[in-house]
Amino acid sequence: MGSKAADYNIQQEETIAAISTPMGEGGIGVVRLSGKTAIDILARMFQNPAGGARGDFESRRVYYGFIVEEDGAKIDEVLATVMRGPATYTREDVVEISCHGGSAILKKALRRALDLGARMAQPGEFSKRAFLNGRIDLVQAEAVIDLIRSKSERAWKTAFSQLDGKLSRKLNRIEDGLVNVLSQIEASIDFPDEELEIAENGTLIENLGNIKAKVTEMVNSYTMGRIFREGVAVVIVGRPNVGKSSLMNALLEKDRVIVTPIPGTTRDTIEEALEISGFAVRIIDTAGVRQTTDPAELIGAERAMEAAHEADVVLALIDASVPLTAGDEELLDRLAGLKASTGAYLIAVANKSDLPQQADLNQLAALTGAEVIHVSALTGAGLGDIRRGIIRGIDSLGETLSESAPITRERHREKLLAISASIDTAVEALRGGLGREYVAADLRDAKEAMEELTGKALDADVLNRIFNEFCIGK
Ligand SMILES: Nc1nc2c(ncn2[C@@H]2O[C@H](COP(=O)(O)OP(=O)(O)OP(=O)(O)O)[C@@H](O)[C@H]2O)c(=O)[nH]1
Ligand SMILES: [Mg+2]
Repeated sequence: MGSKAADYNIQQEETIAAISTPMGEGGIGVVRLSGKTAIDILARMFQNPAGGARGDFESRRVYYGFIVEEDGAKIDEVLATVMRGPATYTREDVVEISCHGGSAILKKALRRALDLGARMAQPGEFSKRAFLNGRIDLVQAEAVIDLIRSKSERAWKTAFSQLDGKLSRKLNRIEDGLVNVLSQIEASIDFPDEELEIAENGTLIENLGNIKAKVTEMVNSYTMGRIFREGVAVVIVGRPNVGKSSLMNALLEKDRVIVTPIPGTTRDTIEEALEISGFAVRIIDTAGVRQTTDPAELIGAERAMEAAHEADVVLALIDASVPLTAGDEELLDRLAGLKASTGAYLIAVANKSDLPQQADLNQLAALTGAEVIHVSALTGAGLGDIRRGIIRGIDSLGETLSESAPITRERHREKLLAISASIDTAVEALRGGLGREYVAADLRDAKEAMEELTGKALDADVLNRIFNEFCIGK
């Protein structure tokens, strides 16, 4: 891919600058510059240890010295890294000044760079330049954000393999396949009389079928990709007082949620993050569900069911120290129905295993059609089984997938579905003996959707949406 700056209205001539490390106290903090005058600006604010300016910065070297005010007053003792384009993140000249990590110092250093002609970078502008200058594609740019945000081993691995180009390469292979079929069809339109080796409809249909299978496989990788990226949503549901909040606290290993012996303690959904076997988990405690006239409790119960609707894994909790109540039965029945409609993985949890047991667990299993796990949120017995149950849930949700480069965003899924639909239409046209012009038009649509996905075709709205997610300095 060549430079796209000309197609997209951005003034890349300007040198941009930002504080690239988080604000606060740190061992070091970095001010980053990118653009034509980045190295020149460094030269004008840098002083050698022995005093005096330095004008001869070599690429890919680190310089020890001071950054100074215009009158020579020292601001900080620093290490400045100089990288000349195009072998840099942005493909432009890049300078990184590692200062002491204090916000006053960093603001001062940035101010100095701005006074010397740099412009304050917008959020994600370094990465946007990396994209516009062809160093990374759009899917990789999205991976940069995900990598920075990743909070679990899975999220990190998925984002890193995307940044490394694994997903992009898969998409490029699909695009190559499409272009190949399209060019054969276009050749047969342009040179109908010539003795070109033009594939028969049957062969073209077969080729398109293979491409479509790959597209479908990638669409199916979305559930897993989303779980890798955002974490799996585990929702705890049950009637009041069965120990939902206690279980949440036990899994979090801290007293996060209020627990009391009074039914109806939790009034709202409460979400916390934790990691289980490298997976990010969003665990959600909910208000107990029961017949009530209390308006706050009613809303709470409604929110509980809404959360269950969006769950990947539902923990249906009962208090096994008492017989199942009519309220339990009704709720379990609803949750079993939910499992059927949303595809969530349901686990029946019999809590309070430390007390004498009175609930009919066969009935529990029959009502939910799910595995039953015994726990005591009080003593911690059975928590390992719950964790393993959640992992089994993740496995079953992703059973269609062994892929290591899943798609991770709704945006990816939409584009792939569009590609798939265009391939279907093309195949129908071939089967129905329609003119090859129709087939070519469908395949061009598919190709266009792929270009939007990888960013070869620029859409300013999409770009802005993506890069606005970034923080300043990246
Ligand atoms: N013995 C025993 N008591 C438990 C256990 N889990 C919870 N409890 C007790 O049951 C009561 C209710 O616990 P909560 O965690 O507040 O129950 P909840 O389901 O969140 O209740 P609501 O928020 O009102 O819907 C508290 O007194 C807990 O100490 C358990 O495993 N064993
Ligand atoms: Mg509660």
